[in-house]
Amino acid sequence: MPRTVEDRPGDDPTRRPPEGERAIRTTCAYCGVGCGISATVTGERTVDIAGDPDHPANRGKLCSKGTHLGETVGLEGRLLHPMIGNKRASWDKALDLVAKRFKEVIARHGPNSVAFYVSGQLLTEDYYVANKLMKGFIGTANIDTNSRLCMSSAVAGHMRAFGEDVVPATYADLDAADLFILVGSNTAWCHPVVYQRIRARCEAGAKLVVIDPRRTETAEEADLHLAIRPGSDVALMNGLLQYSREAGAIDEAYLAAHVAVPEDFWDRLGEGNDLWSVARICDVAAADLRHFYDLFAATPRAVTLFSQGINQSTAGTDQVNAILNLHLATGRIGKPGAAPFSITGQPNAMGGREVGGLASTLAAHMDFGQENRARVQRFWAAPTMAEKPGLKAVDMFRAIGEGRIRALWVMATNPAVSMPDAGRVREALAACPFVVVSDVMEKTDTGAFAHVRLPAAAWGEKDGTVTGSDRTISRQRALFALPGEAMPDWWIVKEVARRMGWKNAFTYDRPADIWREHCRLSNYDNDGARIFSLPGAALGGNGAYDAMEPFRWGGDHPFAEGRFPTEDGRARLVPVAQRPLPEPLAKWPLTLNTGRYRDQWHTMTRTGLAPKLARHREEPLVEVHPDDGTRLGLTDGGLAHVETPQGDSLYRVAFHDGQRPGEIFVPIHWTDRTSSGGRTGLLPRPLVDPLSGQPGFKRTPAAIAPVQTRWRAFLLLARELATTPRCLWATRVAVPAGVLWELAGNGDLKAIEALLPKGEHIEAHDAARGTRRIAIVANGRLAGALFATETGNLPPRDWLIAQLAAPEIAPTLLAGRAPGVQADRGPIVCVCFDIGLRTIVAAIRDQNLADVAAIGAALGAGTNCGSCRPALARILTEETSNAA
Ligand SMILES: Nc1nc2c(c(=O)[nH]1)N[C@H]1C(S)=C(S)[C@@H](COP(=O)(O)OP(=O)(O)OC[C@H]3O[C@@H](n4cnc5c(=O)[nH]c(N)nc54)[C@H](O)[C@@H]3O)O[C@H]1N2
Ligand SMILES: Nc1nc2c(c(=O)[nH]1)N[C@H]1C(S)=C(S)[C@@H](COP(=O)(O)OP(=O)(O)OC[C@H]3O[C@@H](n4cnc5c(=O)[nH]c(N)nc54)[C@H](O)[C@@H]3O)O[C@H]1N2
Ligand code: SF4
Ligand SMILES: [Mo]
Repeated sequence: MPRTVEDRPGDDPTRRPPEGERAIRTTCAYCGVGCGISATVTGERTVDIAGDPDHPANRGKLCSKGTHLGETVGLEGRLLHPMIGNKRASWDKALDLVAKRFKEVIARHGPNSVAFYVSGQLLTEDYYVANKLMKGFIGTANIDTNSRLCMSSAVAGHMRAFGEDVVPATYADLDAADLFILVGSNTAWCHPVVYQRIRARCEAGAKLVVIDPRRTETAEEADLHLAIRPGSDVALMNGLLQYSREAGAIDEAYLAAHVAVPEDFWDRLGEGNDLWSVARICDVAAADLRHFYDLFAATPRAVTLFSQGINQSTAGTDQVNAILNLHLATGRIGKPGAAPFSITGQPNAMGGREVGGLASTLAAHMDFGQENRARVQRFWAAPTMAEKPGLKAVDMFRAIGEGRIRALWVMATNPAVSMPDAGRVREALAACPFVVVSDVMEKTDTGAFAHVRLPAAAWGEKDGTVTGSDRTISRQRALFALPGEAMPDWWIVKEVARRMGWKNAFTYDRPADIWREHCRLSNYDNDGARIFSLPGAALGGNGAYDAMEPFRWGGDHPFAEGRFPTEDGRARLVPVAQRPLPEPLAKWPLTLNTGRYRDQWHTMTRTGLAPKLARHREEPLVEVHPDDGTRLGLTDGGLAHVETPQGDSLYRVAFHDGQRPGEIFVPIHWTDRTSSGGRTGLLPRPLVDPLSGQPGFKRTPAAIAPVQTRWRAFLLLARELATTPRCLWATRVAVPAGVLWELAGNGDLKAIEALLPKGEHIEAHDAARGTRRIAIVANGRLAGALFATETGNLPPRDWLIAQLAAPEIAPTLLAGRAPGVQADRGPIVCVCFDIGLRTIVAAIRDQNLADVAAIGAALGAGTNCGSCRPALARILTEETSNAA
C-alpha cells in the first residue's frame, strides 16, 4: 500500500513543497461559496490558513469556519485503518469483502437490491467514479446523495424552467445588483463570504430584503424583514408577480421572444394573489408587503438568493419555480446584477450535480432518456446500464428498512443523524445485512452500524476538484501526506469496482485521469444541446491539472442570449399555486423549524474539534418566543423536551423574540457522540416534495415541555471520553487542551464521578447546597474536574478551562477563579480575537463607540473574518436603546 507522500496514488511528489516554504492554493472544506485558501504547512500536521486573494469566490476573505480550519487537521479521532467489525483489517481483505458481498447480493437479488448513499462533500472525481460504477456497471441508479436533502428542489425547479440544471448567476452579479432578496437563507451564518459581498454592495446603496420566519442575524441588518408564516413563499412570490404585472413591470418583449407561457398562466395567477390576500396568508403587514413589491418593481437589477427555507419543503420545487417565474417574467435574468440564485450548501454540491450523482439523473446533465442512456453506455463501454431513475434518499432508507435493499455503502455523510425521522433510519441501518461506511472519523453515529469501515482521506489530504455555487470549479490540493492507511475516496471505489470484475473500466491512477474522462463525457456527442460542457483547455496533462486555476463553466450569463436548453429554446413559466397551510393540531400546537449555527458544520465531526468554533453556541438551544415560553411554563436557560410524532429530544431553552409565536427553532448539529439529547434528526417527518424528493425539514408539528433536574454540573477533562456520560442532559464541546461536558440529571452523581481520570483528588463539598467540587491532579497538572450543585451556582468555565493547560495547580482552583480578581468576559462574540460580550459592552459604554467599525478599531472584534459583525451591530443597537 502507498504510505508516503511520494508513493500515494497519482501524486506528483515534486508538487508538494517542503513545510513552510510556499503557500499551497486550495479550496475551503465547508460551504458552497467555495472560497480559495492559501495554506502554508508549518509542521507535520499543522498549517497556517489565509484567504486566497486571487480566488474569484472570496478575494482573500474567509469566514470563521474557514479561518479555523487549521484547528481541525489534527489526527485525533481519525479512522486510520480499514475495520471489519471492530477488528483492524488489511485493505486487501476489506476491499475483497466489500466486492464479494455486493456481488453476492446482486447475483441473488438483482442490482436493485444494493445502494450507495453519497455526499456533496465528495470531490468531483470521487463522485464520478461512484456514479459510473453504480449506473453503468452494477446497473442500477440506486445511488443517491445527501444533496437530495439539500438542493434537489432547486435542481428540479431549474429543469422545469430552463430545461437543464443551470444556475444562471455568478458572484459578480452581487457586485452589480441594486436589490437583494434573501429568501429562506440565513446567509450571514451559512454563506458568510457571500453575505459580506452583499453588505459591501449595500453600503454603496443597494437594498436588502430578507424573507425568513425568524429574525436571524441576516434579517437584523436588512432594510426590510418579512417574517412570513412558514411555507407561504409561493403566495408571497405569486403576489409579487401579480403586483409586478399591475405595476407594468412585466418584460413582455422578453416573454414573447424567450419564454413559453401556458395559456391560462395569468388567469390562474390573478386568482387570490392580490396584496391583501397575500398579506393575510403570509401573516405580514400589507404596508410592508407593498414596500417590498414596490422595491422589486422599481429595481431591474435584483438578485434573489435562496437556500433551505425554500428547498427543504414538501412544496420546495414549486417554491423554486415561483422565484424563477418572477425573474423570467420581469426579464431579471441573463444580465449583470439580475438573477435568481440558488446558493448551495456543501463544498461540492454542484460537482455532484455535474457528474449526475443524484438517483434522478444519469451523468453529465443527462437524464435517463433512451438516447442519453445509449450515449453514456457507449462512452463508458458499460455492460449493464441503469434503465430508470433510482430510489431517492428517503425512499432508499425505507427500502433498506423493508429489506428490499440488502447492501448499502455510505460515503462522506452521516444519515443516522441527518436524515429525517432518523430513528427509523437507524432501525433500517441496524437491519441491513451489509453496511459499508467510508468516513474520515473513527466514531460517527452512522459508523456504529457498519460491518466494514473504510478510512478516507480528509480535507488537507485529498486532491481533486469542487464546484461552488456559481459554477466555479477549483482545485482542492493536498497539504499533508496520507495518515495511517487512509486513502482517497476515488481510489477506494475504484478498487472495489476492479475487484467486482471491471478492471479495464476503472484504470485510474490519479484524480487527473478521472477529471479528463469527466471532461470528455461532458463534451461527448454534445452539439451544444447541453450547456454543461467543460472546456478543452482543462483537458491538458497532469501538470495542467495540478496547475488548474479556478474557472467557470457555462460562462458568466449562460442565458444572456435568451436561449434555453429546451426543445424549442424557450424557458417555461410554470404555474404554481400556494398550498393550504394546515392549522396547528391540539396535540402538536407548535411548528418546529431546524437549521444551522454560525460556527458549526453539520454533525460536527470536524468543526467539533475546534475550541474556538465551540464558543459561539456551546449547547443545542431550542429558541422559543418569550410569550410562548411563559405560557408553556418554560424558563429561559432551563431544559425542555421537544416532541414530534417521530421522536423526542432535549434542548436548553433560549427565549428569543425573533421567533414567531407558535414556532420553535433547533440546530441540526448535535449527535449521540456529542450529546445525550439534542439530536434533531429524530424529529422531522419523512415527508418529501413530490417532484424532487427533498424532505420538508423546516415545518414539523411539535410540542414542548419543561424538564427539571435535581442537579447541574460540568465535567472538564484533558482527554476525550469513550462514551457519552449517562445522565439526562450531557453536551460536549472542545476546549483548548481538552473537552467540556455540560451535565444535568436526577440520578446518582457517583456514575459521573466515575468518569474522572485517575490521580490525586482535591475536593470541596457544601451539603446545604448539594455542591460537590472535585479536581484531579496528575503529574502536577489538572487532568479533570467535576463541579456539581443542586441549588447553588456553578462558576464561569473560562478560567477553569485555561487551567487544563496551566503548568501548575492554582490554590484557588476549587473556587473556580484565579487568585485575585478575574473579570468574566461573558459569552465569546468574536472568536477570531476571543472577545466576550461583557468586554464589548464595556467598551461601547466607556469609549462611546458608535458603530461596528469603531468597535473594530477599539478591540479588533469583527475585523478578521467578519462573521460576528451582525452580532456586534445588534449589541450596539441594544446598548444604544438601553442608554436611551
Ligand atoms: N455555519 C454553517 N454554514 C453552513 C452549513 C453548516 O452546517 N453550518 N451547512 C451548509 C449547507 S450543506 C447548507 S444546505 C447551507 C444552508 O444554509 P441556509 O439555508 O441559510 O441555512 P438553514 O439554517 O438551514 O435555513 C435557512 C433559513 O430558512 C428559514 N426558513 C424556514 N422555513 C422557512 C419558510 O417557510 N420560508 C422561508 N422563506 N424561510 C424559511 C429558517 O428560519 C432559516 O433561517 O449552509 C451551508 N453553510
Ligand atoms: N433537520 C434537519 N436535517 C437536515 C438539514 C436541516 O436543515 N434540518 N439539512 C440537510 C442538509 S442541507 C445536509 S447537506 C445534510 C448534511 O448532513 P451530513 O452529510 O450527514 O453531515 P456531515 O456531518 O457533513 O457528514 C459528513 C460525514 O462525512 C465525513 N467526511 C468528511 N470528509 C470526508 C471525505 O472526504 N470522505 C469521506 N468518506 N468522509 C468524509 C464526516 O466525518 C462526516 O461523518 O443534513 C441534512 N439534514
Ligand atoms: S464562506 Fe466560510 S465556510 Fe464557506 S467556503 Fe468561505 S470560508 Fe469556507
Ligand atoms: Mo446542505
